[in-house]
Amino acid sequence: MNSGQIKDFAQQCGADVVGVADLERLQGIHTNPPDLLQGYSRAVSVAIRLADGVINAIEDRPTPLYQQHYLKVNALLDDIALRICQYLQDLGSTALPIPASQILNKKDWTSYISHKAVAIAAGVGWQGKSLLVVNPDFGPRIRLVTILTDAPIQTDSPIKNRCGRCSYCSDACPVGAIKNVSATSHYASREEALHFQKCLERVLENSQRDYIESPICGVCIKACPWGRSRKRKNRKQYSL
Ligand code: B12
Ligand code: SF4
Ligand code: SF4
Repeated sequence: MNSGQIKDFAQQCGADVVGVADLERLQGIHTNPPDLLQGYSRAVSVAIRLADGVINAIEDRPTPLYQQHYLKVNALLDDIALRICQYLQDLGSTALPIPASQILNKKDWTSYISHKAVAIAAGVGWQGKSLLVVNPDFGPRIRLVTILTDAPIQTDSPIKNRCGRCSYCSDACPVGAIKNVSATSHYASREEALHFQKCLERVLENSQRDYIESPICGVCIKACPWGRSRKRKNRKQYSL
């Protein structure tokens, strides 16, 4: 199946970036339940771009405005994922929308599947030193969602890591959590790139602040030069 059709539909629903991953690329990835991917061969990765005005206002901690934006973008992503699922089902395929931001395990801080791993496999972006997915047009100023399907959609390829010698996110992190280690494709574990506990403690501390309530931060999102206002192509983007 040509991917243009599904990408056009996702775009009409409000997606800013869409890529399709071959699940063969994600063998060995952590999922909950362990057989989550059984019966599926593709994952559609959808990204929505965050509002620059919201991200630019962040200094060393999340703002109440970012908290509301986070909730709204998650809801929109879940809505788009559901609509893509229905679209694929109408074509006779099976599809499963994975929630944008549901934490399933608060001991090891994991979910059903990593949207970042899917997005990297689908060419939506590379994994930056911050561990975030960095898109060439919007930097890490995107949030992600995944739709698993058995529809034999044409797949995209991962893109090259372009962090180079940059250390902006590492310099900006208020708790020094980003180790400034390079990766060619993706990090083998969170600890390879991050002092994970430091980051976790910071976002949990943030969630106790007035009008925040979620484990969010936003500082490494703001710091990345790939997300800063450059002249962007004035049109919706596909991953390729
Ligand atoms: C739990 C969670 C957290 C936890 C743990 C974070 C973490 N790094 O795992 C806490 C609360 C600390 C957190 C913090 C943040 N989060 Co958070 N979080 C999640 C959530 C719900 C699950 C993540 C998860 O399961 N992690 C498990 C680990 C194992 O997976 P991973 O780090 O995602 O990926 C690893 C492997 O998959 C591997 N990998 C990549 N490709 C491949 C391929 C193969 C074959 C294999 C084997 C492995 C592999 O690379 C990664 C490093 O080890 C996701 C939503 C989702 N379902 O993905 C959002 C998500 C990752 N969070 C997000 C964001 C933005 C943040 C924050 C910036 C907070 C904020 N919103 O302001 C910080 C960033 C922290 C950081 N620098 O990583 C976004 C990232 C968007 C982006 N552009 O990348 C996500 C995707 C939510 C979304 N819907 O967009 N988060
Ligand atoms: S989310 Fe905040 S604490 Fe965690 S790595 Fe990014 S800047 Fe540092
Ligand atoms: S700030 Fe620099 S090092 Fe960090 S993710 Fe962006 S490009 Fe990579």
